[in-house]
Amino acid sequence: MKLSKETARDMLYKLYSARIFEERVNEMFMRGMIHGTTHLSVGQEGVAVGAIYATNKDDLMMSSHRGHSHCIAKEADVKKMMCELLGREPGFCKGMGGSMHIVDIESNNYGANGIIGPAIPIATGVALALKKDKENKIIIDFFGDGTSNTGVFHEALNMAQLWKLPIVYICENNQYGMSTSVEKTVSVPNIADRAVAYGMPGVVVDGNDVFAMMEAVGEAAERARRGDGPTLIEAKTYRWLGHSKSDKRAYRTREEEAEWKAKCPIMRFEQYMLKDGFKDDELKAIYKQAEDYMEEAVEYAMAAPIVSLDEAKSLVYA
Ligand SMILES: Cc1ncc(C[n+]2csc(CCOP(=O)(O)OP(=O)(O)O)c2C)c(N)n1
Ligand SMILES: [Mg+2]
Repeated sequence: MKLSKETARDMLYKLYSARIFEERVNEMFMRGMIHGTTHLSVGQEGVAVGAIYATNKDDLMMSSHRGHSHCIAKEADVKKMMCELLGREPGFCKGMGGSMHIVDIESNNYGANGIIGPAIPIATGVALALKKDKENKIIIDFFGDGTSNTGVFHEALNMAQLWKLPIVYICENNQYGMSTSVEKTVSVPNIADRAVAYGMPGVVVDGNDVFAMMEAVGEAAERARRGDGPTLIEAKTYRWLGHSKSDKRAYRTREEEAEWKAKCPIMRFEQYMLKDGFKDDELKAIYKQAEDYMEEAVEYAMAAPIVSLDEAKSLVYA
């Protein structure tokens, strides 16, 4: 697959932005500037960027509790994301939702969900609405390997295939659900193998290969768009950091982590660009641009107000 120079530049900018965003968040968390918890997707950025570039801007997306890269790939305003994590009023949910509740209807991002599983039937319901309204749009739904063991995953996939809904299910198999490895929780070699039970295609993809992601999601998106129904894509990848903020990663070895780091999706994309004629300095300039903008986003968020207590109370239902 060959990309235009502009697309390649744009994709690298998104990959760098996703990585830098999370590195900054990690650092601010350690310094006590961010409260609650956050789930970082460092190492998994290729899944989000490859998948979203294989769909149209007006296609829909639903995300998971580990969703920063999805939001950035789908062009959420990074300043508003930073505000959301830092609890500031300009955030997507006025800073009251935090990392796991970013939703941005403007960029067709129908949001994340901190409760694992329910986003799958919600996304399936959105796909049903798209079909009923005869919109020529599809939805892609990201979730994890552990989430594919929940009951609603199976119920939703059955319905989606029965009704030939325009949805692409993307399971990010990052090898662990919290501290438990996928081998200990999934009874088949590949999560994509489960698709056979619902009569839909199941595709295993190297999630650290942006091009492989684009190809698989592109095919599945076309299939969904022409009315042939859903596809289950399993993107094999790895989360480099802990599950959330209190995880010391005692359940796996540093050697295993090093093996996966050598397969870094961003490094592989840089190698493609260098082969395609980009100069090292050009890549460095793209990095610097993403880094500078992230710094601006942090400064913007730090200077932004916190929602008033009265307004916060007015938004509580009970
Ligand atoms: C219904 C429900 N049960 C448990 C949790 C706690 N929990 C948060 S993330 C997670 C593991 C998810 O694993 P996976 O689907 O592989 O996603 P990953 O965290 O690896 O991205 C669990 C059990 C939750 N959020 N919701
Ligand atoms: Mg997982």
